[in-house]
Amino acid sequence: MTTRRWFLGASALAAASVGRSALATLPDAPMAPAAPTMAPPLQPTSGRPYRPVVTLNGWTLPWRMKDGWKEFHLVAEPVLRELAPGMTAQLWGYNGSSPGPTIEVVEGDRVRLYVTNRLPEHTAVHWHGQRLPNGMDGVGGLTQPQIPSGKTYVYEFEVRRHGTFMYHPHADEMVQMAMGMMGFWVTHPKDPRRTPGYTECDRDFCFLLNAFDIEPGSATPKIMTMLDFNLWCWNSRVFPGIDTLVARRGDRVRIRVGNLTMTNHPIHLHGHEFVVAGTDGGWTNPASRWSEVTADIAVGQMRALEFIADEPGDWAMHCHKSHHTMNAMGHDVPTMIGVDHREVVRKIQKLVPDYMVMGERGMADMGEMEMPLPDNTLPMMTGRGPFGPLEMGGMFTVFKVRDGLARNDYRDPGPFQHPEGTVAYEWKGAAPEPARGAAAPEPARGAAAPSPATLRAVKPGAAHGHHR
Ligand SMILES: [Cu+2]
Repeated sequence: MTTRRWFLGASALAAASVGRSALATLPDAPMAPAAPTMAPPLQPTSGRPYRPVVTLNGWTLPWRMKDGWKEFHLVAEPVLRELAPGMTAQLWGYNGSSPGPTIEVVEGDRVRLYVTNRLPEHTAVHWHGQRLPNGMDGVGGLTQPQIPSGKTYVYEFEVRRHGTFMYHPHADEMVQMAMGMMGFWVTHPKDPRRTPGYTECDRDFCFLLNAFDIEPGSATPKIMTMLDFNLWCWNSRVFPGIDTLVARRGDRVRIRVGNLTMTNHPIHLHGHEFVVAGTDGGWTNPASRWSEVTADIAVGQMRALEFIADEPGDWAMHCHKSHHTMNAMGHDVPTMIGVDHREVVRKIQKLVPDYMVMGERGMADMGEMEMPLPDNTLPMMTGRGPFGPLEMGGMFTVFKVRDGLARNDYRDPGPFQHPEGTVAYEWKGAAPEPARGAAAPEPARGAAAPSPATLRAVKPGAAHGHHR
């Protein structure tokens, strides 16, 4: 566990100032599993029963029942998080992970949340979307004193509303959220069969949209970044590090998404249509729903998407902003499609030895090219499928539908075996030039080398560009 946790000097001091006798009365603060992959759903062993959610690359926080209260213990602290194999970030989170563990409760539960601050600065936790007494809302300075480094505060409230929620700091918010402090919260209805708009689902997935700005070759997010983030994550993971979502053919599936980035994300699912069955405010009226294949999720919003997984296959699921499905690097290069720049590159490389040719035929070559990268940096376009490189990064994963999976089987079933004759194939016959009218322009085939002035835009730093 100590290898996964990362202490600052100040937090050692903080730990010492929480007396042992005080700690003895606190509920345990369970720590994140060692692997940053989806933990099995946490079946409730006390309190009202419910069908638990699964958190992509995450886990659910165990609790204890005490005198009719469900007691949880969150520890705000520095953590190490692998964003994808090959890159680990120094973040802040809760109980050993960023995002923190998912909290699952049932409508009507009385919850007591202990929050221990092991950060080097004060914090406070806001329970985003909940109905609760004003003094439990977690806005440092407004509804409570900030929780100083080393102290533990207690939040108590009855969970009045079922639905999809989040938690995050409301203290030095830009910094603490840029460092990865956030978590998911699900409140299950007390009586699922008699809850308007609510349908029991066979698989109930959840994840947060979050973003970091980490310079290639470094590990700590730049905390003053406002919009120019360069790593677009689901639960502090990027493709190919994001878990696949696996469903049995015919399952009713719910995907809950919360957005704690600083921009909107149109989340797009291939092969199926879904409805927005839940918003920040609860379950939508079924008569108000319409089908779609992309749901735009604005900043601070939560959405619950529902559908029947009735098409077997490996279906892409991703943010539809195409620069959000790329990792850091290389976004400020000029468009070079159709430009033969071999001679110019030779000249540039005299000045900038590691300048790389990008985009003469498009950018797809980047998916295969092993460009030299700084340590702890992910390729921009990456991941392999059964047919070759996927050329994706960031907010991308695969939704896999298979026949006959066991009820709680979320393991990646491997690549889809396409039935004979159902894969796009090459035309092997003659392919004459398409006939063009006199007015149609001839397609460009290469062009004269651009003037050196055009290329002066490529500076060494530009290859590590950002995008919003
Ligand atoms: Cu996006």
